[in-house]
Amino acid sequence: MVKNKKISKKAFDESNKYFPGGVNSPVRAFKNVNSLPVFIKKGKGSYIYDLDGNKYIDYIGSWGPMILGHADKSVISSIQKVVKNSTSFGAPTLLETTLAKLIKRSFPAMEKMRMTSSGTEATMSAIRLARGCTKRDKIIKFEGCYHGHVDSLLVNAGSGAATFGVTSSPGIPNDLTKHTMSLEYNNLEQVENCFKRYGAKIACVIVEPIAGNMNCIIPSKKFLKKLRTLCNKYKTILIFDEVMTGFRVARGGAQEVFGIEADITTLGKIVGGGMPVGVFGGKRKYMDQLAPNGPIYHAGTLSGNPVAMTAGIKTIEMLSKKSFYVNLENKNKKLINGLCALAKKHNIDFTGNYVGGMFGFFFTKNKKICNFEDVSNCDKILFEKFFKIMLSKGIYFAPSSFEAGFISIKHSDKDINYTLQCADETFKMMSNI
Ligand code: KE4
Repeated sequence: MVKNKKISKKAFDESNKYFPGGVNSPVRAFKNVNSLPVFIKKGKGSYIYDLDGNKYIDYIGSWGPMILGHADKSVISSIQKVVKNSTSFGAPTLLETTLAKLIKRSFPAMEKMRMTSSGTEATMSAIRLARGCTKRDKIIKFEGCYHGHVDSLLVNAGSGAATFGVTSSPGIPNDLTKHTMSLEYNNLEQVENCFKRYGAKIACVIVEPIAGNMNCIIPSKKFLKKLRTLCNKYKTILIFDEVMTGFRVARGGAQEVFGIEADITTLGKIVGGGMPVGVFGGKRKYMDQLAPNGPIYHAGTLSGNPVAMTAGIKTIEMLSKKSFYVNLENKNKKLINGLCALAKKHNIDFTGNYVGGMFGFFFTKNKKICNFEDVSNCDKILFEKFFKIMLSKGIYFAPSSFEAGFISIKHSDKDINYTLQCADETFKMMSNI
């Protein structure tokens, strides 16, 4: 049980003097659930500990990176060793090539790649590359998908933008978004019509191949196949934004799950093991048009940073162990099936889904959540009640009904059983309100 959050409250009061909303990324402010954010002191395995000494079972895992759990011994010791050689050179190291080889083994469509320091940089660069290669301006994205805070992609975005109901941020000139067409996720007809009308002008389609920024939405295979077919037909570049799904839903991401290859893939989160790393990569014919070989510019002071590369290398090595993903998905299955059964027991309208180590749950009668509108129609009040009571019991779910959840290989049966016991008590309380 969470006793009190006095020190977090004090820390939040102070951080509000330095950062807008007291945070360095909006979703951390817990505004969507009208709650006080907890300030974290440390993490170990499946647990995080706040400044007041409260312990939580962590189902956010830094929004995806912590698939091995917090402070994994091998990752930490690898970082401790490499950091003694300096933290950055701004010159090539073997570590970048080592990580690239590991990535390519799981994402063979990434014939060549470039490291960045965030997922946002990766998607921003991928869009520029697609536009440069095709000499076209228009891009298709999907409502509720979030690809980082890239000006031309903050249109009907998900994640924090959706949470705050601000889907196209002020401060972005219309000139930067007028070429962005935002369609309904999973809507084959809309995509087909858009290509019929603009096909030859569309540089790229960028999509979360399993959406994780409007909660968790698993697309129909037909939808992704349709994107692949249309992009082939109109010579449009298909970008799978796998910043969240890469190494999360399977070792080879959603491309492995659905057996559909992207022309350009973006990665982040897990690939840096919790350190700042993004990646974009794809067919040689596109990637070799990047400076210094070609005219399309991309750069970055800390791109391929040796410490971050080391964290990524060790993380990918660890998750390459046999049956890692079978074990991970079994944990997820037990959690989500358990939550659904308990909600049913207490007559709470609830549904959930999971793929690999990523999950979502919704307070709704609707058993088929296919797009942003479906998620928006779910019961946010019930979500907030559930979030708050579970947090008070030491269960740390995403503080927004527009976010996915994440489980690590370190979440034990004991953790999941305790989570389900807390959910049983919480659903009981909610059904009596
Ligand atoms: P970053 O720039 O935050 O490293 O990556 C942006 C990004 C790109 N593409 C996808 C599919 C993503 O999920 C993200 C970032 N995800 C959010 C979680 N909803 C990060 C959390 C946050 O913004 O604080």
